[in-house]
Amino acid sequence: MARILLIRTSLEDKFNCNLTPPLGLMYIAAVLLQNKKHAVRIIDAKVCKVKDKVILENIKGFNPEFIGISSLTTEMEVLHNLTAEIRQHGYCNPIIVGGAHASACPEDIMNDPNIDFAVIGEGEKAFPDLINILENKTGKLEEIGGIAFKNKCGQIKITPGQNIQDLDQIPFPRWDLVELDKYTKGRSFIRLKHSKLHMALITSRGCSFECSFCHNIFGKKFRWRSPENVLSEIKILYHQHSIRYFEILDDCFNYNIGRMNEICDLIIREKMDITLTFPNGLRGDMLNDESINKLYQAGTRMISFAPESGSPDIQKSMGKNVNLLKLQQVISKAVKTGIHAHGFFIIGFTEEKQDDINKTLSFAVNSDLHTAAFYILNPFPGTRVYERLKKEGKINVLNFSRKNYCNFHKAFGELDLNSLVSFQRKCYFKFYISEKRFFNIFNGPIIKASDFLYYFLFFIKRAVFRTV
Ligand code: B12
Ligand code: SF4
Repeated sequence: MARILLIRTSLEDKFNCNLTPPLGLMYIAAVLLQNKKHAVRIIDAKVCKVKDKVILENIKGFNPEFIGISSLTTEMEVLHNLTAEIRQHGYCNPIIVGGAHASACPEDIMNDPNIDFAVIGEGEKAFPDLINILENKTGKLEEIGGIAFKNKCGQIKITPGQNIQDLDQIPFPRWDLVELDKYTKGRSFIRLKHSKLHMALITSRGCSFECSFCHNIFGKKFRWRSPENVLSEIKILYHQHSIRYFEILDDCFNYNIGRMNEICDLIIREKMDITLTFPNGLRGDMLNDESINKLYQAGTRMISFAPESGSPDIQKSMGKNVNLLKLQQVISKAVKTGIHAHGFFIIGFTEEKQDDINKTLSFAVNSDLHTAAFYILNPFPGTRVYERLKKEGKINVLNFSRKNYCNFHKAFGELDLNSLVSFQRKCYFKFYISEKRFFNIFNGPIIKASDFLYYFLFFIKRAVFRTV
């Protein structure tokens, strides 16, 4: 039995004010509490007012034998400052870091003298295995899949990862270990016209597409929970926590269309009055009229589509290979059916020419999308584009602290950063200054009148005032 404190770090930024629960830590806690009688606490710095004070007080009061921390790459500076502070306050037990940053940059984690281990990829098996070995002082670290540690000579060792094949074996996240109200009533990714208690779900892991700018935390093989298992989670949240609105955050929920249809059928059969949204995106060219109707009947009112580029050449070179013609038809069908359609676009791909970027703008403007976001490529560590640029000597620093899709380093393609920013401004302008779109957004299924003004001013601000 060990006392384990799990912490999610947070940036103080207004841009990403969506509040999703720390699902990764809630899953790990569920496994730790299922297999052994550990005592586990979760602190989410995203919902603490005086973050470091709350964390240090918890360390003093709870006296954990192990601390596990979850961070994104944007939070790397916050993470390193936090571990230094924890050590300065006399904490000597192991500190283990996991999550997106540890998975993408295990070396950065292991070069922090205050951190003992990194867990790369999924944590539900590796973390309990590690705790087991450290607690019982028997077993070999080399035998744990997907961790990084320093050997006796101080060299960093990384063990090959193993993904969990049967996701139904993983218990549901421990909602009781977080302040659930803060998430169910907090700011969701997508705010509905009629507010409802909401919760985020992950129903599959991994994605078999090879987009050059995308992460690889869960591997390239699509693994999924069975429709029955997903329905059970929805029913618990529905009946025990009064959740009526579910945000599905999978990387590619519809990779297995049969499974997607079955999940919808189960929800429809249960006659559950719920709303579903897919803020993280569905693979648009894999949908058809029938599946869109089914998604709608099951309660779907918002789908993000991610063409990224309107240029077939860039589709090929960045590895997404979306069928652009089919995608336009699917977007139109979704909008006609009564689903809010959002589009994600990226400009500044390494091979991109002015003509390609023009095609992106024209795809967006000519589409029926209600809303769209235009980002400038930010090659995060752990992505194929990052590895290539590093090899070519075009990225030589690893400082991604606070670097997100809107706060990027530099340009890597034909257009310089100033030109990209002014083109991005043009995209927002041309996309939103449209009577049809204005009418559609206002009358669409999700955006409230008050939010409409907020979004409108937000996009105008981006379109007019954005500078490098
Ligand atoms: C929800 C979400 C958000 C939310 C909440 C983020 C957060 N802090 O948790 C919001 C909207 C705020 C957000 C914002 C951004 N996000 Co985001 N987001 C996601 C998303 C879609 C789901 C996260 C999730 O819940 N996953 C499900 C759980 C089960 O997985 P998990 O958290 O990774 O946990 C597992 C493992 O990582 C590991 N693990 C995690 N923590 C720990 C800790 C320990 C101790 C151990 C042992 C293991 C472990 O075990 C867990 C279970 O297997 C992911 C994509 C994805 N598929 O994960 C992107 C993702 C995490 N986001 C990403 C990015 C790039 C961003 C932004 C920079 C985008 C932007 N707008 O510019 C911002 C940055 C925000 C910030 N302020 O720093 C990248 C991260 C890349 C990186 N190297 O960090 C991802 C991977 C998406 C991508 N396409 O690349 N995001
Ligand atoms: S961007 Fe989407 S489709 Fe491409 S690899 Fe990532 S999750 Fe898969």
